[in-house]
Amino acid sequence: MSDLDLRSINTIRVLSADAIQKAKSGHPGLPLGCAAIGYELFKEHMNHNPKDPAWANRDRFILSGGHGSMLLYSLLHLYGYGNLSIEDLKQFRQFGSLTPGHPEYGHTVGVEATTGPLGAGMGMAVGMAIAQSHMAEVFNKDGYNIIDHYIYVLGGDGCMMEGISSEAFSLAGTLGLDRLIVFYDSNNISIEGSTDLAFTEDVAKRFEAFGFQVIEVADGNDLDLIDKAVAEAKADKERPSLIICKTKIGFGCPKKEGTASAHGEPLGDENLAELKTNLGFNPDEFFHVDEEVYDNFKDIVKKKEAVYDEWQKLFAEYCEKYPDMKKKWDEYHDTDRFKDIFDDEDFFSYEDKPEATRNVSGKLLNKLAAKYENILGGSADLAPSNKTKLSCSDDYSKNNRGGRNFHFGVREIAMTAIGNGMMLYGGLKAYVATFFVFSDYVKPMARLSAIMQIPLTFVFTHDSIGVGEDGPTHEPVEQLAMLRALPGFVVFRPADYTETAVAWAYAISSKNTPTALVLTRQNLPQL
Ligand SMILES: Cc1ncc(C[n+]2csc(CCOP(=O)(O)OP(=O)(O)O)c2C)c(N)n1
Repeated sequence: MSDLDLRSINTIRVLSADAIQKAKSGHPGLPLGCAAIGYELFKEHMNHNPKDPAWANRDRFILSGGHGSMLLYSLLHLYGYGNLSIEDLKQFRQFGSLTPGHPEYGHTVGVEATTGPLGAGMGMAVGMAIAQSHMAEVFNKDGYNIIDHYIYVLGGDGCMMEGISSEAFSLAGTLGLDRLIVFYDSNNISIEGSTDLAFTEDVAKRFEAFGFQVIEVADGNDLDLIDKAVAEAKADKERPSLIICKTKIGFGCPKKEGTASAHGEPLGDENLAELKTNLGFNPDEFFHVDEEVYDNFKDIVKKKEAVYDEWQKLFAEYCEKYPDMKKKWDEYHDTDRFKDIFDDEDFFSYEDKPEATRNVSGKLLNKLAAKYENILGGSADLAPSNKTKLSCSDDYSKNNRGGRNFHFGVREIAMTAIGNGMMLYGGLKAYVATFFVFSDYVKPMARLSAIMQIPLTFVFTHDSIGVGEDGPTHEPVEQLAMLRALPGFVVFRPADYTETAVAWAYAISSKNTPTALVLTRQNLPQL
């Protein structure tokens, strides 16, 4: 590694530690331990352009261990994302600042997903990888790989312990999502101490069983090893990859390195000074970045811009050569066009006979899917009961990336995080489904949909104690109140065809609010 690389990596460390110390709260352990990984990924491997953070073919990076937010903010500052300034870093964790405690999508330019609840980012990354593969299948043409990027996600022991990760990665392995590259920040420390207290499983074997390629990086500060690992990950065209990086929490701070106290408290003035001295920085300077370090990042961006310009050229040629595809591309990315549904007579016309709203919903969803090709989704193994199968399409699978019917398996929380990831990706309109009573399993990720203001649609059938014979485990009682109490989350419990149609029209045209449809199994009269 060059001196400039090292100085740049250590600048990420020092900026992060300074911001956390100034805020008097935060998590220095991860940014210190993973600075080299973040640096190398953004420098050598990710195609991205800070001037166009919404570029469709950018590589995505999700910090699933959201508590390590200063790692991301330091990178975003140094790369010039959204003009995130040193002043913004000084406002870390302050109310209304651009640098909140955990990364927030839609708030800070360059943040791809809101993270903080551990494991959520892992699920959303799987959703993005699914979306990537689908969009690539729909839009790529011979010689025109418009969509050919990767999804990177980084998380620690906590993310690996959470059940949602196992759910999501089990599906990712089954689906062979080869564009997904998971970085595991393996430092054997979480809040209460050594992971030996509660987490001794062999993660590598677990991921092998999921169907991942597993690669080990013995030292998370060794850029060559990281490069080699990413190259191996990319070379596998059949499987997603897990890169287990052995790191030291709090790296560089002599009295904190490798200890649980590095995880979630500021280093303290003395330790901060020691960190800086140890890394060759002046302990009396705060939020300091050498000009040559800034220039290094500017040079990296320039190189990235050349790749970006190439893509723009390719895309322009593609649009000229395939005007129908260009039209389709624009349609997929036009969130306004769903409004038309309110004027669609066929959509609102029905037979005047008693019918369960879940059946009605199934008919409406199929009308929508026939009209709008970017609607896709599925159920947690309940599609026949939820009435969510799209008859106009076949199943999405490893061998059929174009399918629009998803089998999420019996994995409600991961399904919802995956749905969020599909929505965050852009261009797609996703729905997820299960029994209403299991909205309990869905809720933490639905809460994230609401916080992120992404219009994922939730189909919840079997809406009342009227489900009867399955007994109390299957009879929703308090779920309606729970979901209605969720800020920024719209809940419809329609009573007949017309109300269900309005609910679906609302859900599908919603731009920044998730919507739930709570539907009956029993027949209801048309009112
Ligand atoms: C769902 C959830 N449960 C608990 C927490 C609180 N929490 C934040 S970080 C953390 C420990 C994470 O340990 P690890 O991933 O090893 O991070 P590191 O110590 O390496 O920074 C916990 C329990 C959380 N953010 N999300």
